[in-house]
Amino acid sequence: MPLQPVMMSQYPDDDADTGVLTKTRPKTKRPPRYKVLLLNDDYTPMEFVVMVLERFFSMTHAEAFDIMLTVHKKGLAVVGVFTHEIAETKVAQVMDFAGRHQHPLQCTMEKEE
Ligand code: TYC
Repeated sequence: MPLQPVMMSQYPDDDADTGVLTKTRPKTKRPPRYKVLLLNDDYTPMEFVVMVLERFFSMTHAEAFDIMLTVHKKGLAVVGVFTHEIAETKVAQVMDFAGRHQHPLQCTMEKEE
């Protein structure tokens, strides 16, 4: 029986039934960040604010004192930037702690642009 000529493609897998992948960049948007702000008032003792910054924002005493003075002089300061859930927790912790000590200290959050 005569052999039939067989045409082999010069390309591997030219019949293209496997390995066809279109590389598209997966949309992994990084989650929005939220600034946590501490506001000045005339009544909360400075030492209490320093304690709050040490306790809930893991600042050293020197860092906490510095940020407290910034709030005192400028009216407010960003004390940290977090995901929505963590920012919400920090605000709640500060507001609860201040309230339990009957200080009018205010802490809020806003979306970072
Ligand atoms: N202004 C306050 C005082 O003179 C101190 C203070 C600092 C209060 C920072 C709040 O977020 C604050 N006792």
